[in-house]
Parts: sequence; C-alpha cells; structure tokens
Amino acid sequence: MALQATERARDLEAYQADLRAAGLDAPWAEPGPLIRPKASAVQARLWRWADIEPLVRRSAEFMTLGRGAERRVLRLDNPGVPERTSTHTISTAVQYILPGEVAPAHRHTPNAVRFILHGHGAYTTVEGDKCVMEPGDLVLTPSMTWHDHGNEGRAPVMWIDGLDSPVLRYLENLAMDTYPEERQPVAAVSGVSERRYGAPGLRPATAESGPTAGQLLHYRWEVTHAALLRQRELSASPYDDVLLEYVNPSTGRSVLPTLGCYIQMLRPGIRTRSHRETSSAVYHVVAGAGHSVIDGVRFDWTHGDFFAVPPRAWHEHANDGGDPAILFSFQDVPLLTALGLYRTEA
Ligand code: GTQ
Ligand code: FE2
Repeated sequence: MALQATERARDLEAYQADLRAAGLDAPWAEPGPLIRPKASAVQARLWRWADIEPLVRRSAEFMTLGRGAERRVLRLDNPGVPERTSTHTISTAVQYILPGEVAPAHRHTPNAVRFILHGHGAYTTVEGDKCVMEPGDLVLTPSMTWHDHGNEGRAPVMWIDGLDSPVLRYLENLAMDTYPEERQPVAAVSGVSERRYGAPGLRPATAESGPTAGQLLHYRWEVTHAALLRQRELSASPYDDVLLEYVNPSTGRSVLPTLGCYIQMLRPGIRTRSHRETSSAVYHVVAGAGHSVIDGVRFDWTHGDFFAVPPRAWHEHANDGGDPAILFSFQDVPLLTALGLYRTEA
C-alpha cells in the first residue's frame, strides 16, 4: 500500500513536469477550492498634509521640469500595492509647478483628473482648450487627449492628479505620446467646454465633433461648493451624508469611464453608518476635520490629508468639528458598475 502511494506521488510529479513542459497546469493538484478568495493588497492608510507639503516644496530643489522630467509629482504610495499606486486601480499624486514653468504637452491612454489645491494662474490646455484653474476646480484630461500645463501666476501651484493608470497597465495598454511642441496652440477663446457645458440643466442641442465632444472639462469650485451648501438642510445618505458625483452633463454618467469623482459634505456632528463596497477610493480632505473608521482602525484627518479605502473594507466617517467637513474623492465605482460588479453592504 505505502509503496503504491509513493509510486503514485512520483507518477504525479512526473505528470506535473510533463504538464509544465507542455505549458499546462492542473489546479486540482493543489488543495482548496478552484477560485480562492484573495485579501486585498490595498491597505487602509492616511497620508498627512503636514508631511506631504514640505516634501512637495523640497522636490523643486531636486528636479527641473523639461523633456525627460515632465511632471514634478509625488505619488501617494500604498504599501502592498505593486507599482506604488494609491489603490490597485487609482494612482494619486500631488503635482507642483513653479511660476513660469511649463509641463510639456503629451497624451496617454490613462484617463486623468486634476483637483486644484493651492495657488493661482496655472492652466491645463486640453485639446487646445485652455482651462485656467483655481483652488477647488476639477479638470479632466480624458484618455488620449493632448494636454499641457503651465503656471502663469506669481507663486507655486499645487494640485492632485488622479489617474486610472493601474487599470491600463493591467489591461496592457499603457502608452504615451509626446507632442511635437512644448505647448499646444490654444483656441482664441479660453474655457470653451465650460462655456458650452457649464450651465446647470442646459446643454448644446446641436451635436459637436472632436476628441472632447459633449464633455465638460472644467468643473468650478464655486458651483460645486454652492451645490453642497444648498443641501445643508436636506435629508442625506446615512452612509455618506451629502454626497455628490461630478458627471458628464451630456450623458449624466461618470466623468471618466473608470474613475468617478465625488464631493461630499459631512455636516457638523455627523457620524455616518458603516458600509462596504466592492469599489476602492482615495479621499482628500478639502475642509474641516474629523475621522473615519476603516476595517476597525480609526484614522483622524484634517484639512489637506488623504486616505485610502480598500475594496470591501467597512468604513464610516465622522465630522468632529463645528464646521462642515468637505471630502473630495476618486472612486473606481464606474469601472465596477460597467462590469456588473458594484455592490454595497450595510
Ligand atoms: O500632469 O499630465 O501625476 O501625465 C502622472 C502622469 C500627472 C500630467 C501625473 C501625467 C500627469
Ligand atoms: Fe499627462
């Protein structure tokens, strides 16, 4: 009997060697179910603005913008996630641009979003449409749209970049082109997308063509902030309090196919109920202070901080101050939804 068992084991080893040589694998040879649940590599974590800001400012001592070093960015690195991204689907960075500097024109397959933090007079030109950005504004550079940035103000400008580059990497379609000139030519009138699509409840009735047709590229802080404040006395979500999604005004869909952008107000004293989602998120604290409990761990946050919520992690938020707390977030909800995989659990 024992001899037979060892013989069988030896035969199986030989069989598996034959499988490997033939480029095959027998999952039934390993114990356990065929589809094994895998814990998320994404960690719940907090990045403090008090740590980030001085390091962002110091980065200018070590790098000069130009060809080969095109963006002065520091990425929010989630330990455990390969390729140093903030979640497995979302790459987040803080970008810093000094007065007079130009970040040269290029385009790439990842979709990107910017949320402006500090400084005045910087612009992003998207397909010739110059968007002059102010703090709190959101600017889109959809996949394969040409874009360049510059700072025409008198002080440094900082913003957040959110990209779906991990998704493009996974899909093995990460690609980038450089524009022949440092900057794109700009249209005679700036802020074209905002002029066409920026009025609530109105959209052009005649179809446009071109790479950014039908899209609002620039969402202004005044509009966003007013929309939040108008809901101060209204009933809201028990899980998120007042939560708004930035949408494409032509379609009502998420601003990008993979990444949704959200703005949220936690009213003073609010403590939300815990829930979890199949999606992941990166939050930025625009105003106020409070805390979130993510999978049982409490993270206290204040103005400027960032935190990541892994997929399926229980999370709840609380505003501990006397003023509204405002959170901006990138979430991969649209991607999960498109795949029929978006779920929530209370
Ligand atoms: O500003 O175009 O953080 O292309 C990463 C890649 C920013 C940008 C990033 C980019 C950009
Ligand atoms: Fe870019």
